[in-house]
Amino acid sequence: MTTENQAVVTIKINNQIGSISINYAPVNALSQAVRAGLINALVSLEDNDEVKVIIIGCEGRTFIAGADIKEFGKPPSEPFLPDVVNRIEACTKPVIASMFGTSLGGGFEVALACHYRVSLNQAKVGLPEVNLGLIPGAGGTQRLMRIVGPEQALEMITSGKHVAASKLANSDLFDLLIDSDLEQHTTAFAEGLMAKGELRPARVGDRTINTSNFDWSTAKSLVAKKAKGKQAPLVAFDVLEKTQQLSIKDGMAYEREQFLILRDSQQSAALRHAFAAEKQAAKLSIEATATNVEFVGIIGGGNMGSGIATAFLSSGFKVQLIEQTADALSAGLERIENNFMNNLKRGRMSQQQVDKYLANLTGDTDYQTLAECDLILEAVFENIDVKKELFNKVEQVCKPEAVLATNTSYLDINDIAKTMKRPEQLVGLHFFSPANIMKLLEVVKADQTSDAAIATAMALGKKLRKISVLVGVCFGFAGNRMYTRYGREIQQMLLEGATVEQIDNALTDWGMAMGPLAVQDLSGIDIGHNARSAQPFPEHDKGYFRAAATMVNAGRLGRKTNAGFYQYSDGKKESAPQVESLLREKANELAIKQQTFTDEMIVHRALFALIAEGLALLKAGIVQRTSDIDVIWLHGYGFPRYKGGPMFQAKQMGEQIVVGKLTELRAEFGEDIWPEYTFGEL
Ligand code: T1G
Repeated sequence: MTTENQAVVTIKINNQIGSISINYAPVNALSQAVRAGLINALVSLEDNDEVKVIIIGCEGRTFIAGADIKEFGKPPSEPFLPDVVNRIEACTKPVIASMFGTSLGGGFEVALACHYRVSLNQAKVGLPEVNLGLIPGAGGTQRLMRIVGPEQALEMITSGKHVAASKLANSDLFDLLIDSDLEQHTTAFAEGLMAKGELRPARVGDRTINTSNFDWSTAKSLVAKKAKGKQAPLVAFDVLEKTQQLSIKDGMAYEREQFLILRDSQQSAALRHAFAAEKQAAKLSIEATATNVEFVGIIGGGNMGSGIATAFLSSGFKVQLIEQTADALSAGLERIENNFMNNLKRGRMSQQQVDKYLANLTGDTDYQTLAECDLILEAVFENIDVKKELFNKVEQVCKPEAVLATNTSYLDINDIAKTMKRPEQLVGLHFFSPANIMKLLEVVKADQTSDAAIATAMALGKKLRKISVLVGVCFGFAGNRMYTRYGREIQQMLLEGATVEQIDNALTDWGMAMGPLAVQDLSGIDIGHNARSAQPFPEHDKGYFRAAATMVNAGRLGRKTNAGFYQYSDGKKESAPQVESLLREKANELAIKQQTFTDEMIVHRALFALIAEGLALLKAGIVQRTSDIDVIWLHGYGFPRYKGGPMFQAKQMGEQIVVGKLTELRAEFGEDIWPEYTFGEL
């Protein structure tokens, strides 16, 4: 064996048991070195007469968590994974997989090729390749279907979910499930085989697939319904259906063929970008130690405050809720309890968990009760003077090392900091509504915010299981600033002649989770309108959100008034012809040039508005890296994950096309709306 392979793969022989151990941090991914090391180790133990049984195990935090994602996009190198797993299955001595942590993708495929599987109950297994726009490419579809049947195989492969081993105890997947001492139990299992003389490998590949009475056509429509624009789940269905009668050799050949097509697809590139971008977003270029936070004070128990409190409680924090009056306090506490009742009703939590979390919730109207809090976060009415006065009161009671946070979604945090005694402790924690559901958290660094406060905020985001992205201060920070630019373009196209339905359908057909105008109606057209009205009107842009202003002036505030860009009766959304005439009238009044829109024109204008504002954020240093913008739009604004994000789209199009299109839009609509941008290193 070469030294490099010895480093990541080692063998040990003891009592006729040959143990192969993989040690390749952080998750023992199947890099070229690991694949080569695994084959070499297996062959050397197979050829060693002293060895009767072989165990494949890992060191560190988990059994193999899949192919090495870092190798994607690079020229593939031998040995290829299908050859590795087939070599394991072909081994003439029994091979046992010793599983813990997360055995995923290629890692689970290695385990499925082993003749026996011993696992901790709390370990997880899965074939999550569809989350990367792929399908299992090393026999996973074939061997899993042979063991658990088409229905469960289809569910696991098309959902990409990680499943606890204990949940699969009734399946034929595991030969032994235990709660601890994995190494001892696996060795004992091997000794058991030797004692019973059961040394003839039981190969999964030799099994036939039991597809009797499985309704493939119903299953197909279910998969198609859940896929929502993603290709990989449909391809996975096709592979399982087409190979159900084939030998494992022919089945794996068809699986590999489809895998390689997907590997080179746009969707897979986008989904792999999204995975890597999320990992990158958590990385900070500062060296600072986070303060330990256990007790959190939350001021304001409205929709945002109660959602934020629910998120903290659900992650094990103690929470003190502060409200101005006793009535407001009990209303806030009630909202939080209702959030937990919802979790209970939807089976997201057990009664025991709900009781445990709610036991950590207290409330008061007296700021003095915040004195022991490690973090104090405000989620009160969006008014700068109210927030300044609030932090003045907080600084009189809080402990010196307490981190202070504001949940404002657009106010100038630097302005608030100017009025504070310890502005270095102030950081923005911009949650997205509903705060206990939405994954995105914008961590806002103000000019005086200390690195320690930033590190504390980012560490909190991880503990809250949020996707945290560090951004700077500007109007609307990163997400809402782009959202405003996106909204401006949408509203302008409405005035230029596109209809409400045409815009929403074009963007949802393209993949957006929801149409921008339906979103406006849901969140309330007046909310954005009032926020914008607090800002100077951009005289150079006569159509600037005039469509929304027209709705508000007509009393059409959205769902809450059963009338907005759409009409609502019994909660059902319907088109509103009167909106069309109101908009045409406004366009006439503003002398807006009319044009006929195609869906492609609408998607392009909307997408390029996002790209343009993204480039402006990069130029202004509001975001650390381009991919952070994509993470914000994937997790905060319903941008389709299989499209990677607006900046990923720009990168795919390339500088020439992007700059060309922006120049075209500048020529048509002017420098003020589409200023010059540098493409730079996206
Ligand atoms: N390859 C390389 N690095 C990986 C990796 C992988 N498969 N998975 C995780 N990492 C890195 C990650 O970037 C991070 O690095 C660190 O590990 C910790 O991850 C043929 C082709 C395993 C459940 O899709 O779901 O096999 O940021 O922060 O929250 O069929 O990572 O510290 O430098 O996420 O505890 C299939 C993807 C591949 C699994 C751990 N496998 N990974 O979660 O920690 S496709 C996957 C995960 C395949 C074959 C096909 C999670 C995790 P860094 P983390 P975590």
